Amino acid sequence: MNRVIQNILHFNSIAITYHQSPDGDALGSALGLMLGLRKLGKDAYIISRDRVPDIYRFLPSAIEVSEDFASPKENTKCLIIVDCGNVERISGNIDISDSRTIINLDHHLSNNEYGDINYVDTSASATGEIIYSLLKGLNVPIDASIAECLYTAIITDTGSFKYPGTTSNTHSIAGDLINTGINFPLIHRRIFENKPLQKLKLYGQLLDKIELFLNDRLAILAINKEQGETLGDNAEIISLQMQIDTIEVGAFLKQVDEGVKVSLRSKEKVDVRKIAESFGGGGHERAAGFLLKDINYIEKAKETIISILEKELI
Ligand SMILES: [Mn+2]
Repeated sequence: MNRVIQNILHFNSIAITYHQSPDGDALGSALGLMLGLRKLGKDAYIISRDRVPDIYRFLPSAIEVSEDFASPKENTKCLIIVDCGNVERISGNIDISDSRTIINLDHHLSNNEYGDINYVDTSASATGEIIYSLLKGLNVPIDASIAECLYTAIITDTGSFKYPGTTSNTHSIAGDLINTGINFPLIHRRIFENKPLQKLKLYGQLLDKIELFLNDRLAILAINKEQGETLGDNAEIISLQMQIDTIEVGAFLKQVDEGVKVSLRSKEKVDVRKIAESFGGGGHERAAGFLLKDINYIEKAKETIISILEKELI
Protein backbone atom coordinates (compact mmCIF):
# COMPACT_ATOMS: atom_id res chain seq x y z
CA MET A 1 0.00 0.00 0.00
CA ASN A 2 2.91 2.32 0.74
CA ARG A 3 4.25 1.91 -2.79
CA VAL A 4 0.79 2.67 -4.17
CA ILE A 5 0.64 5.84 -2.08
CA GLN A 6 4.17 6.97 -3.06
CA ASN A 7 3.42 6.46 -6.75
CA ILE A 8 0.11 8.29 -6.62
CA LEU A 9 1.81 11.23 -4.89
CA HIS A 10 4.52 11.22 -7.58
CA PHE A 11 2.26 11.49 -10.64
CA ASN A 12 0.06 14.46 -11.53
CA SER A 13 -2.09 13.00 -14.25
CA ILE A 14 -3.76 9.68 -13.45
CA ALA A 15 -6.21 7.67 -15.58
CA ILE A 16 -8.49 5.18 -13.84
CA THR A 17 -10.30 2.23 -15.34
CA TYR A 18 -12.00 -1.05 -14.32
CA HIS A 19 -13.30 -4.33 -15.71
CA GLN A 20 -15.58 -4.60 -18.75
CA SER A 21 -19.31 -4.39 -18.06
CA PRO A 22 -18.58 -2.38 -14.91
CA ASP A 23 -20.74 -3.10 -11.87
CA GLY A 24 -21.32 -1.01 -8.75
CA ASP A 25 -17.98 -1.97 -7.22
CA ALA A 26 -16.01 -1.13 -10.38
CA LEU A 27 -17.78 2.20 -10.95
CA GLY A 28 -18.07 3.20 -7.30
CA SER A 29 -14.40 2.41 -6.65
CA ALA A 30 -13.20 4.24 -9.76
CA LEU A 31 -15.36 7.34 -9.20
CA GLY A 32 -14.61 7.46 -5.47
CA LEU A 33 -10.90 7.22 -6.20
CA MET A 34 -11.12 9.86 -8.93
CA LEU A 35 -12.92 12.34 -6.66
CA GLY A 36 -10.44 11.63 -3.86
CA LEU A 37 -7.39 12.15 -6.06
CA ARG A 38 -8.83 15.44 -7.30
CA LYS A 39 -8.85 16.62 -3.69
CA LEU A 40 -5.07 16.16 -3.82
CA GLY A 41 -4.98 18.41 -6.91
CA LYS A 42 -4.42 15.51 -9.33
CA ASP A 43 -5.73 15.49 -12.88
CA ALA A 44 -7.65 12.25 -12.34
CA TYR A 45 -10.17 10.90 -14.86
CA ILE A 46 -11.82 7.69 -15.99
CA ILE A 47 -11.24 5.86 -19.25
CA SER A 48 -13.86 3.34 -20.35
CA ARG A 49 -15.07 1.52 -23.43
CA ASP A 50 -18.27 0.75 -21.54
CA ARG A 51 -21.14 3.10 -20.88
CA VAL A 52 -22.42 3.54 -17.34
CA PRO A 53 -25.47 1.28 -16.76
CA ASP A 54 -28.61 3.32 -16.06
CA ILE A 55 -28.91 2.31 -12.40
CA TYR A 56 -25.43 3.71 -11.64
CA ARG A 57 -25.92 7.04 -13.41
CA PHE A 58 -26.82 8.67 -10.08
CA LEU A 59 -23.25 8.26 -8.86
CA PRO A 60 -21.40 11.56 -8.41
CA SER A 61 -19.52 12.48 -11.61
CA ALA A 62 -20.79 9.37 -13.45
CA ILE A 63 -21.80 11.79 -16.18
CA GLU A 64 -18.09 12.31 -16.96
CA VAL A 65 -17.68 8.66 -17.97
CA SER A 66 -18.06 8.18 -21.70
CA GLU A 67 -17.29 5.29 -24.01
CA ASP A 68 -15.87 7.92 -26.39
CA PHE A 69 -13.12 8.55 -23.87
CA ALA A 70 -11.41 5.19 -23.57
CA SER A 71 -7.72 6.00 -23.93
CA PRO A 72 -5.32 7.76 -21.55
CA LYS A 73 -4.10 11.25 -22.44
CA GLU A 74 -0.61 11.57 -23.90
CA ASN A 75 0.82 13.21 -20.75
CA THR A 76 -0.67 10.63 -18.36
CA LYS A 77 2.06 8.39 -17.03
CA CYS A 78 0.12 6.53 -14.38
CA LEU A 79 -2.85 4.19 -14.85
CA ILE A 80 -4.88 2.71 -12.03
CA ILE A 81 -7.00 -0.35 -12.74
CA VAL A 82 -9.59 -1.21 -10.10
CA ASP A 83 -11.60 -4.40 -9.50
CA CYS A 84 -10.17 -6.19 -12.53
CA GLY A 85 -8.38 -9.54 -12.23
CA ASN A 86 -6.87 -9.85 -15.68
CA VAL A 87 -5.64 -7.79 -18.61
CA GLU A 88 -8.17 -9.19 -21.08
CA ARG A 89 -11.04 -7.75 -19.05
CA ILE A 90 -9.77 -4.17 -18.74
CA SER A 91 -12.37 -1.71 -20.04
CA GLY A 92 -10.01 1.17 -20.96
CA ASN A 93 -7.69 1.06 -23.99
CA ILE A 94 -4.47 0.19 -22.25
CA ASP A 95 -1.22 -1.23 -23.52
CA ILE A 96 0.31 -2.82 -20.45
CA SER A 97 3.70 -3.13 -22.14
CA ASP A 98 4.15 0.63 -22.61
CA SER A 99 6.22 2.73 -20.21
CA ARG A 100 3.30 3.94 -18.09
CA THR A 101 3.18 2.89 -14.46
CA ILE A 102 0.28 0.52 -13.93
CA ILE A 103 -1.26 0.17 -10.48
CA ASN A 104 -3.59 -2.79 -10.04
CA LEU A 105 -6.00 -2.51 -7.08
CA ASP A 106 -8.24 -5.50 -6.60
CA HIS A 107 -9.83 -8.08 -4.30
CA HIS A 108 -10.20 -11.08 -6.65
CA LEU A 109 -8.32 -14.22 -5.65
CA SER A 110 -7.80 -14.93 -9.33
CA ASN A 111 -5.97 -11.63 -9.94
CA ASN A 112 -2.88 -12.41 -12.00
CA GLU A 113 -0.89 -9.35 -10.88
CA TYR A 114 -0.40 -7.78 -14.30
CA GLY A 115 0.51 -4.34 -12.91
CA ASP A 116 3.85 -2.71 -12.11
CA ILE A 117 2.45 -2.37 -8.61
CA ASN A 118 -0.17 -4.83 -7.46
CA TYR A 119 -2.26 -4.40 -4.36
CA VAL A 120 -4.62 -7.36 -4.15
CA ASP A 121 -6.43 -7.82 -0.85
CA THR A 122 -8.65 -10.87 -1.09
CA SER A 123 -10.01 -10.25 2.41
CA ALA A 124 -11.72 -7.08 1.15
CA SER A 125 -15.40 -7.65 0.40
CA ALA A 126 -15.24 -5.06 -2.36
CA THR A 127 -12.55 -3.03 -4.09
CA GLY A 128 -14.41 -0.09 -2.53
CA GLU A 129 -12.94 -1.12 0.85
CA ILE A 130 -9.43 -0.92 -0.60
CA ILE A 131 -10.11 2.53 -2.06
CA TYR A 132 -11.37 3.66 1.34
CA SER A 133 -8.10 2.56 3.01
CA LEU A 134 -6.06 4.09 0.21
CA LEU A 135 -7.78 7.48 0.53
CA LYS A 136 -7.27 7.32 4.30
CA GLY A 137 -3.58 6.56 3.68
CA LEU A 138 -3.41 9.57 1.36
CA ASN A 139 -5.06 11.74 4.05
CA VAL A 140 -7.92 12.59 1.71
CA PRO A 141 -11.00 13.74 3.64
CA ILE A 142 -13.90 11.49 2.64
CA ASP A 143 -16.88 13.69 1.80
CA ALA A 144 -20.45 12.64 1.01
CA SER A 145 -19.81 12.33 -2.75
CA ILE A 146 -16.89 9.96 -2.25
CA ALA A 147 -18.90 8.14 0.41
CA GLU A 148 -21.83 7.58 -1.99
CA CYS A 149 -19.46 5.99 -4.49
CA LEU A 150 -17.75 3.73 -1.96
CA TYR A 151 -20.99 2.77 -0.23
CA THR A 152 -22.41 1.75 -3.62
CA ALA A 153 -19.27 -0.30 -4.31
CA ILE A 154 -19.63 -2.15 -1.01
CA ILE A 155 -23.35 -2.89 -1.13
CA THR A 156 -23.07 -4.14 -4.70
CA ASP A 157 -20.34 -6.67 -3.96
CA THR A 158 -21.70 -7.79 -0.59
CA GLY A 159 -25.35 -8.00 -1.73
CA SER A 160 -26.13 -5.43 0.97
CA PHE A 161 -23.82 -6.98 3.59
CA LYS A 162 -25.11 -10.53 3.26
CA TYR A 163 -22.43 -12.39 1.26
CA PRO A 164 -19.83 -14.32 3.26
CA GLY A 165 -17.02 -11.96 2.20
CA THR A 166 -18.57 -9.30 4.45
CA THR A 167 -16.45 -8.62 7.55
CA SER A 168 -16.66 -6.41 10.62
CA ASN A 169 -14.27 -4.11 8.75
CA THR A 170 -16.83 -3.86 5.94
CA HIS A 171 -19.44 -2.72 8.45
CA SER A 172 -17.07 -0.35 10.16
CA ILE A 173 -16.16 1.31 6.84
CA ALA A 174 -19.87 1.50 5.90
CA GLY A 175 -20.49 3.16 9.28
CA ASP A 176 -17.85 5.79 8.55
CA LEU A 177 -19.37 6.40 5.12
CA ILE A 178 -22.87 6.80 6.60
CA ASN A 179 -21.47 9.35 9.05
CA THR A 180 -20.74 11.68 6.12
CA GLY A 181 -24.52 12.16 5.87
CA ILE A 182 -25.28 10.11 2.76
CA ASN A 183 -28.86 9.07 2.14
CA PHE A 184 -28.16 5.34 2.18
CA PRO A 185 -31.77 4.12 1.96
CA LEU A 186 -32.04 6.10 -1.26
CA ILE A 187 -28.87 4.45 -2.61
CA HIS A 188 -30.37 1.03 -1.86
CA ARG A 189 -33.59 1.99 -3.64
CA ARG A 190 -31.73 3.35 -6.66
CA ILE A 191 -29.78 0.14 -7.04
CA PHE A 192 -32.21 -2.56 -5.96
CA GLU A 193 -35.70 -1.08 -6.39
CA ASN A 194 -35.39 0.72 -9.64
CA LYS A 195 -36.63 -1.55 -12.39
CA PRO A 196 -39.09 -1.02 -15.19
CA LEU A 197 -42.05 -3.43 -15.04
CA GLN A 198 -40.87 -5.01 -18.30
CA LYS A 199 -37.66 -6.09 -16.60
CA LEU A 200 -39.52 -7.91 -13.84
CA LYS A 201 -41.75 -9.57 -16.43
CA LEU A 202 -38.66 -10.70 -18.32
CA TYR A 203 -37.24 -12.17 -15.08
CA GLY A 204 -40.52 -14.03 -14.70
CA GLN A 205 -40.25 -15.54 -18.18
CA LEU A 206 -36.63 -16.53 -17.71
CA LEU A 207 -37.08 -17.92 -14.17
CA ASP A 208 -39.71 -20.18 -15.65
CA LYS A 209 -36.89 -21.96 -17.52
CA ILE A 210 -34.98 -23.01 -14.38
CA GLU A 211 -34.38 -26.75 -14.14
CA LEU A 212 -33.22 -28.75 -11.12
CA PHE A 213 -30.72 -31.62 -11.28
CA LEU A 214 -28.73 -33.88 -8.94
CA ASN A 215 -31.43 -34.43 -6.33
CA ASP A 216 -32.51 -30.80 -6.65
CA ARG A 217 -29.07 -29.65 -5.41
CA LEU A 218 -28.18 -27.96 -8.72
CA ALA A 219 -30.28 -25.33 -10.52
CA ILE A 220 -29.53 -24.45 -14.11
CA LEU A 221 -30.92 -21.48 -15.98
CA ALA A 222 -29.82 -21.48 -19.61
CA ILE A 223 -30.67 -18.64 -21.96
CA ASN A 224 -29.96 -18.00 -25.61
CA LYS A 225 -28.07 -15.12 -27.16
CA GLU A 226 -31.12 -13.00 -27.88
CA GLN A 227 -32.50 -13.42 -24.35
CA GLY A 228 -29.04 -12.59 -22.97
CA GLU A 229 -28.96 -9.35 -24.91
CA THR A 230 -32.43 -8.34 -23.71
CA LEU A 231 -31.51 -9.21 -20.12
CA GLY A 232 -28.24 -7.24 -19.92
CA ASP A 233 -26.78 -7.47 -16.40
CA ASN A 234 -27.40 -10.96 -15.03
CA ALA A 235 -26.39 -10.53 -11.37
CA GLU A 236 -29.95 -10.14 -10.17
CA ILE A 237 -31.51 -13.10 -11.93
CA ILE A 238 -28.66 -15.25 -10.61
CA SER A 239 -29.39 -14.14 -7.07
CA LEU A 240 -33.10 -14.88 -7.59
CA GLN A 241 -32.17 -18.39 -8.73
CA MET A 242 -30.09 -18.83 -5.56
CA GLN A 243 -33.21 -18.32 -3.46
CA ILE A 244 -34.35 -21.89 -4.25
CA ASP A 245 -34.46 -23.82 -0.99
CA THR A 246 -32.96 -27.16 -2.01
CA ILE A 247 -29.97 -26.05 -4.08
CA GLU A 248 -26.30 -25.78 -3.20
CA VAL A 249 -25.17 -24.60 -6.63
CA GLY A 250 -26.83 -22.32 -9.17
CA ALA A 251 -25.52 -22.21 -12.74
CA PHE A 252 -26.46 -19.48 -15.17
CA LEU A 253 -25.62 -20.29 -18.79
CA LYS A 254 -25.68 -17.72 -21.53
CA GLN A 255 -24.97 -18.27 -25.19
CA VAL A 256 -22.43 -15.84 -26.67
CA ASP A 257 -20.53 -15.70 -29.97
CA GLU A 258 -17.50 -17.51 -28.54
CA GLY A 259 -19.40 -20.30 -26.80
CA VAL A 260 -21.41 -20.48 -23.58
CA LYS A 261 -20.70 -18.18 -20.64
CA VAL A 262 -21.17 -19.90 -17.30
CA SER A 263 -21.74 -18.14 -13.95
CA LEU A 264 -21.66 -20.36 -10.89
CA ARG A 265 -22.81 -19.56 -7.35
CA SER A 266 -22.72 -21.83 -4.33
CA LYS A 267 -24.26 -21.53 -0.89
CA GLU A 268 -21.83 -23.16 1.52
CA LYS A 269 -19.80 -26.14 0.31
CA VAL A 270 -18.75 -26.16 -3.31
CA ASP A 271 -15.69 -24.10 -4.24
CA VAL A 272 -16.89 -22.76 -7.58
CA ARG A 273 -13.70 -20.76 -8.12
CA LYS A 274 -11.77 -24.04 -8.46
CA ILE A 275 -14.19 -25.24 -11.12
CA ALA A 276 -14.03 -21.91 -12.96
CA GLU A 277 -10.24 -21.91 -12.88
CA SER A 278 -10.07 -25.40 -14.38
CA PHE A 279 -11.83 -23.86 -17.41
CA GLY A 280 -9.60 -20.78 -17.53
CA GLY A 281 -12.01 -18.52 -15.63
CA GLY A 282 -11.94 -17.19 -12.08
CA GLY A 283 -13.75 -15.47 -9.24
CA HIS A 284 -14.46 -16.24 -5.62
CA GLU A 285 -15.22 -19.41 -3.65
CA ARG A 286 -18.98 -18.72 -3.74
CA ALA A 287 -19.22 -16.87 -7.06
CA ALA A 288 -17.19 -17.52 -10.18
CA GLY A 289 -17.44 -17.64 -13.95
CA PHE A 290 -15.86 -19.03 -17.08
CA LEU A 291 -16.39 -19.49 -20.79
CA LEU A 292 -17.06 -22.89 -22.34
CA LYS A 293 -15.30 -22.20 -25.61
CA ASP A 294 -16.59 -23.59 -28.88
CA ILE A 295 -19.68 -25.09 -27.29
CA ASN A 296 -22.57 -23.49 -29.10
CA TYR A 297 -25.16 -26.05 -28.22
CA ILE A 298 -26.69 -25.10 -24.89
CA GLU A 299 -27.80 -28.68 -24.10
CA LYS A 300 -24.20 -29.80 -24.44
CA ALA A 301 -23.11 -27.05 -22.03
CA LYS A 302 -25.75 -28.17 -19.53
CA GLU A 303 -24.49 -31.75 -19.69
CA THR A 304 -20.95 -30.53 -19.04
CA ILE A 305 -22.03 -28.56 -15.96
CA ILE A 306 -24.04 -31.47 -14.58
CA SER A 307 -21.18 -33.91 -15.01
CA ILE A 308 -18.69 -31.57 -13.28
CA LEU A 309 -21.01 -31.03 -10.32
CA GLU A 310 -22.04 -34.65 -10.05
CA LYS A 311 -18.82 -35.35 -8.14
CA GLU A 312 -19.39 -32.45 -5.77
CA LEU A 313 -23.09 -32.80 -5.08
CA ILE A 314 -23.77 -36.53 -4.90
MN1 LIG B 1 -15.53 -6.24 -6.91
